[in-house]
Amino acid sequence: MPYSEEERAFIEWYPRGYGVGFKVKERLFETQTKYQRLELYETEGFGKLLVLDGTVQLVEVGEESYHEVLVHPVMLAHPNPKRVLIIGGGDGGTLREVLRYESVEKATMVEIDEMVVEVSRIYLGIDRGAFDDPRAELIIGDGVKYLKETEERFDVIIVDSTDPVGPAKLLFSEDFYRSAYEKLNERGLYITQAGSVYLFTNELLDAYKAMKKVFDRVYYFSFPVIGYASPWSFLVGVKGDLDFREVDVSRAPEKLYYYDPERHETLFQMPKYVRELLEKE
Ligand code: AG3
Repeated sequence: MPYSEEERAFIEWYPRGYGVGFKVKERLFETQTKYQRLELYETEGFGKLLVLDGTVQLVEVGEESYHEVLVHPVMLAHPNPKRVLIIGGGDGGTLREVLRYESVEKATMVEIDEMVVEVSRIYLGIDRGAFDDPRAELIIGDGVKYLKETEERFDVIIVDSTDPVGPAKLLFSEDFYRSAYEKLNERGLYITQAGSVYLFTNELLDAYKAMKKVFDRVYYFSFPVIGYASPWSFLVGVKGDLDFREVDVSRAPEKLYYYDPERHETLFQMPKYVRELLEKE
């Protein structure tokens, strides 16, 4: 069992018996939504813990280690991001970081599970008001379908999904990357979380391979995320003549805790064997 009443602990079990766990004070909430099992805990030392289908989505203390890294590198590699699309991200952390840019005129978030948004707004509040920002548009729906059908075009597309196994698998397919590429403006950036470097290496390689077939250039990087089996991997697809290795430091929001735009180049570190595997693709 991932949650043990006796041990007062929640553990996420990854493949091959690798666990990431938190001591918990209490289980605050538990429900089966239309799409997944949602749990919320109060941990001993990291604030609230949000779990979907047994996988850690975030812990309150340190959630910025994921949200800053998912958002700011692409936002600063694009010269003037006005229209941003977020797929997933129901807790609102990604939306919050996107809206820190004045250049953003509209940020559309497409989340399939309304319950994730509701529970996050009521119990977590990490959106810090982002859902009430007049520039934010929340669509409850299927991101795959939305991206295929929308007439809108975006400067940046951010995929803040669950793991590349199960229902979110479609978000890591060549087909999906093609619709994303199509819906980016002439110059645009796409970023997705791509799982644990050590424990989902094959999924990372598959996603990288599929992205390379579609985007003009593809970059990979990794970052230690609190609450996940780190390092965690991220993939970036570029359309047009943008260089993801270059960021405009002058536009960086004040008070970043994890992502260091002045040291952008340090993002690109990967364990050697993984880099070699990726380069073979
Ligand atoms: N998005 C999910 C990242 C995947 C975590 N995977 C895992 N623990 N096995 C996070 C949502 C935060 N906005």
